[in-house]
Amino acid sequence: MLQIISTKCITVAGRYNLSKSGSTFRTLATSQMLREKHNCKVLIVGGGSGGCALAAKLSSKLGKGKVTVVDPSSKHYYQPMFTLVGGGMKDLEDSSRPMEKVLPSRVKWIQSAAVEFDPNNNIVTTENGIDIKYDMLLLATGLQLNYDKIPGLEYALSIIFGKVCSNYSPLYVSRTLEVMQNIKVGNAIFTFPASPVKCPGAPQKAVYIAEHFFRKHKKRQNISISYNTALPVLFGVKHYADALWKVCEKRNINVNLRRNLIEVRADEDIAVFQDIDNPENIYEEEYAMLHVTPPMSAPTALTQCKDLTNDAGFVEVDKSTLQHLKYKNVFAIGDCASTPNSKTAASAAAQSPVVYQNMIAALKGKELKSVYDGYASCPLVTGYHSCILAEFDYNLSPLETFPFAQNKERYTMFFLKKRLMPKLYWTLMMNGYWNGPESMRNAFKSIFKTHKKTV
Ligand code: FAD
Ligand code: UQ1
Repeated sequence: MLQIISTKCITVAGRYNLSKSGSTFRTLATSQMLREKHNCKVLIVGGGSGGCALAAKLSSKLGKGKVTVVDPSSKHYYQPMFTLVGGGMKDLEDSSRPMEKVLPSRVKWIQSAAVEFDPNNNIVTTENGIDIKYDMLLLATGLQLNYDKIPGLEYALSIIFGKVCSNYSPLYVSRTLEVMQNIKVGNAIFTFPASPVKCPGAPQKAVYIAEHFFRKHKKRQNISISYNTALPVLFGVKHYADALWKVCEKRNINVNLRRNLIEVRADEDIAVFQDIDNPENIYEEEYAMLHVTPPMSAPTALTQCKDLTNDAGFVEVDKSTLQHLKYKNVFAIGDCASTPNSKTAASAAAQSPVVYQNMIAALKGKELKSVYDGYASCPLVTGYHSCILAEFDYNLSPLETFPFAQNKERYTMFFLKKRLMPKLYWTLMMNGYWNGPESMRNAFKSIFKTHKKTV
């Protein structure tokens, strides 16, 4: 049985959690009197894609009771499925499993948020008042969704049968299908924010799926579609961007680069955009559907620890070894790391053997030998039967698995995304057995010696 730690501090802390920021509570909960102590060899903060994969690997090597995971969430979400949930291709319930079933029975789970980090004394303090002392720390907190950073957005998302939706949160993703069904005529507007995001392809996947949905339901001619991105490019890797521009042209999707959503006025159905290069240019657009990708950051508790994070708030690690630059007993995996890769579950999978091997080496006081090459993958779903599977590295060079050109829309890649990836994620990655597709890529390479032309 998985050991779940809860303490009397939960009640005490909960009772005094008076302010939204948690500051009143934190003062009380972290006072020495209320603190409970916990020791572990490895502490993992965050039980998402990266955290769970490493919990499985490390606990199987180190044995029962050596690894502790801190995460407040009772559910583990397979977030890549949200794109399909928004399009009505999967049910939201299929995207999550209870955290206690996903975490291995060999780990201790403290169901609480980490609120304070003290890397100089090797201590993390939780919201329910536990001081956790560790030998080795792995930060795997993912990203925080900052819907509140856009005035009017949270209100717009709270309106029942409203016109605003967002695939990024389990709270809002089911609205997307509803809004696509309800729209009859007008502008369908999609956004990409001025911040790093997880799965940078996901905001435009929502566009392609909606465009196909409108065609299927014979209302496409009444709806004008625009994709407004704060980025200067449609996609960061030219090999795939060229293909995606063609998709947009062919399907009459209007793309506005360097355009950032700054306000939503839901009572008037107006989305306000700013031209990032010419900030005096403000555009007020009326919408019949608005799909928003919110600004994101590392969680506030982490960004507040300046010793651990860089100026942008990400955990400052070496981009090859994933070891912290200052604290040699601290590592990071996944979206909260400062590494300049695309933030995807596929990246976390490829990072997982590197982090595992380097953490074990660090525990033994040995040299770190394992290196992450920046691998990221983004299955760019372009409709209800098609997908372009983008795979690339730190140099933004394609690093493709399959022996055919992947910069083309294919049903096989859609099948991989919809049917195979969820199974692979739950059965392999969550049990520490999926290290990304490198070995598959090498196997294909040796079978098809000359491999393939990628263009
Ligand atoms: P997460 O999986 O987000 O996990 C973070 C965990 O940390 C959470 O469980 C959270 O509760 C916990 N946490 C947060 N703060 C604290 C705290 N203070 N204390 C303790 N715990 C904390 N990736 C792909 O590879 N392919 C795709 O097709 C794809 N599509 C996507 C589509 C959408 C709509 C979204 C939202 C994401 C998509 N992704 C995709 C991205 C992928 O889901 C993330 O990159 C991946 O989950 C990152 O893993 P992580 O472990 O870093 O963070
Ligand atoms: C992948 O490894 C991964 O992580 C588990 C994903 O997230 C769900 C992906 O979407 C993809 C495409 C990969 C890469 C896997 C293969 C087989 C190319």
